[in-house]
Amino acid sequence: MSPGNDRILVTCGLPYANGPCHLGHLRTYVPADIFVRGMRKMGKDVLFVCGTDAHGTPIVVNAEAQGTTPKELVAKYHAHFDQIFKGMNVKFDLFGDTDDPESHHRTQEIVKALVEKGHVYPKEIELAYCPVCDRFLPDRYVEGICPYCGVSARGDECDQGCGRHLEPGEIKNAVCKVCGGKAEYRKQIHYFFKLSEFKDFLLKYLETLGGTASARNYAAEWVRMELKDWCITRSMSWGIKFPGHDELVVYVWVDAPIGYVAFTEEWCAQNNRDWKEYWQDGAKIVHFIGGDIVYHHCIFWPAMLKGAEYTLPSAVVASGMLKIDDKKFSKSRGYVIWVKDDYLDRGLHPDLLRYYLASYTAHNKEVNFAWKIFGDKVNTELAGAFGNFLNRTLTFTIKNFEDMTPPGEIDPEVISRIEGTIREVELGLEEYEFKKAIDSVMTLADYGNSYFQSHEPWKLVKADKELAGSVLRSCLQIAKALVILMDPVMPSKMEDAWRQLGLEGTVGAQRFEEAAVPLPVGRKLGKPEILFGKMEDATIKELDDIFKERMIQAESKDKKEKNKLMETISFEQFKGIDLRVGEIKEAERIKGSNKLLKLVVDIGTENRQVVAGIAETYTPEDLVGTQAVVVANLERAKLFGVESQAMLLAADIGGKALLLRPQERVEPGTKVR
Ligand code: B3M
Ligand code: ZN
Repeated sequence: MSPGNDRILVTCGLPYANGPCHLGHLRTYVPADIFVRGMRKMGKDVLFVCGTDAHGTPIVVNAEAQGTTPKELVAKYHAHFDQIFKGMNVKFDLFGDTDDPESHHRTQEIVKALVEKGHVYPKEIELAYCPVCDRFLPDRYVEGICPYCGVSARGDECDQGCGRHLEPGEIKNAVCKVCGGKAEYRKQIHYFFKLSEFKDFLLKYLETLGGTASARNYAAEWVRMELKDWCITRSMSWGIKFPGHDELVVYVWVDAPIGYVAFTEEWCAQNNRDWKEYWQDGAKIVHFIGGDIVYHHCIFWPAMLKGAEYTLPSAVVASGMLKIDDKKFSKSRGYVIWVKDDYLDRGLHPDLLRYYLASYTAHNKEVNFAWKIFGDKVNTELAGAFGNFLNRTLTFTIKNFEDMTPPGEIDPEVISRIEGTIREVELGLEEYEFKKAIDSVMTLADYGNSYFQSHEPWKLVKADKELAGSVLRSCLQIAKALVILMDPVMPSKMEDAWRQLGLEGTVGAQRFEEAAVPLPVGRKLGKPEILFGKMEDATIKELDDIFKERMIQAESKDKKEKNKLMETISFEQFKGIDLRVGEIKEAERIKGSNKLLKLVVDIGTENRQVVAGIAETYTPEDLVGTQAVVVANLERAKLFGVESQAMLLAADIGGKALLLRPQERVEPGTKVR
């Protein structure tokens, strides 16, 4: 085996085995698969592994909600993703699961190594605990308010606000996700990874990390800002046991990336290879991930690998997000396209979608998906330019040269154009610029079309048959090059095209350099068929209608849920709320938040500091001297690091807030009933 840089391990972020595959997933997997196929065409020894992410609280919560076990839920979605990836021509050498025995074993080995080398310590912390469900509430078992930006957040992530990772115990106003009850805080011992000690290492490492620049730069920025030690255990039973503590499992973000190592081991065991070639011997490791998990891959993961003395990743390639009809992807709002139901099961060809996703824009930018654009791309780029060139070249040759590659010189300009395109494609792939690579292939297709057009073979064939033969052989050479160069993007369509060209073997087995190797003369051509059929307007409309309908339904469901009345409470309970008229004495913005204002409110007996999410409706000047209804006996909370000692009542008008005020000025502190 060739050592060093020729050996590449490519991985993709592991999909949670928690729900079906949607278009957003493919934004990472398709380009990764294109990269792998391309590298192989450049003679590299590439191993491509992935698997499902089996652990973490969302899976336990969902299994409970669906009346099944985490194990069954994981098995179901593991099979689903496996099937979808095959259907989309995303071909992993191994598609594992983080609940595989290899993954349990490798995780424990790595955690033990971290403990032995002194990178882990125990600490008592206060954790959200649900007295009703009688359990600790890790991560997504709990919801509340982000202590940094004041927006509602999940236990381990401020998903709707500032995007920060939240450590256990950090979330404010915690409620239990299962029963909706208010959580208490209880003390418990957990284990922490000394991430803070890796600051200098990470800053240096990130400077040399390959992949997309945005991933590297974001990560370096976060490392410079602050690096807190990282709590790596959770009290639950589903997961991988923390060595020596049967009541704890490791946090899902510990075992998930270790899956990359475990899957390598699984493949190596089946193929008589040594996994250490990849993880302890300086192979090139390339991680393809979604742009939202850069923190985990560029900070947690390399620090863990460094601490346990494993090979560090060479590149982290982060894809931009996917939008649908220019709107942010959202399952609950219906902005989603399911790969199985909406695409594959409707008989649409996987390669068309692969082409769309990889050619739409640069890999680190946002891709917008719309059925209308999909139709246009298929019709003009694939059917119109690429397919048309192949078809006219083949049909014309077959008609005029007895089904065979005609004799005649291949135009040297054609060969040099092809050589130039090979270089551009290789460079594009090496730089994770998939659009650039595809654009150069399409430029070659355009060149082919104008070459055919300007040489007028339909005239030449009567006037100078030999010259006509040379033009056609040159065109067939371009066709061969196009098919080889586009193979990583549209592998099954290109096999069809390869057969039509009557070439030997499979296009999958060809190296890029073969594109410039002259076609044999007198070889029998295959049967020309339309490679890319045109998408009819009616079909596009049908697909778009399905999506629009889903959006409308999601919207009305959302409205209904929001308008649902809460459960009845007793008069006693209501009487327990101390409502007063307060007078706003001072008001100022809170730095770094565009929602929050800091107020001083006179409630009669005293002045209270109140943090209120009303900055989108009022300026501080609007407020001073006005009155509003105050909940005076609400527990204190810290928002954005500022203490709030009461709450103002307001009408919620689509995210904005309109304060409730007495109709006339009254004495501050007046009771409201
Ligand atoms: N399972 C999915 C995500 O957050 C998560 C990836 C793990 S990669 C090691 O996108
Ligand atoms: Zn936040």
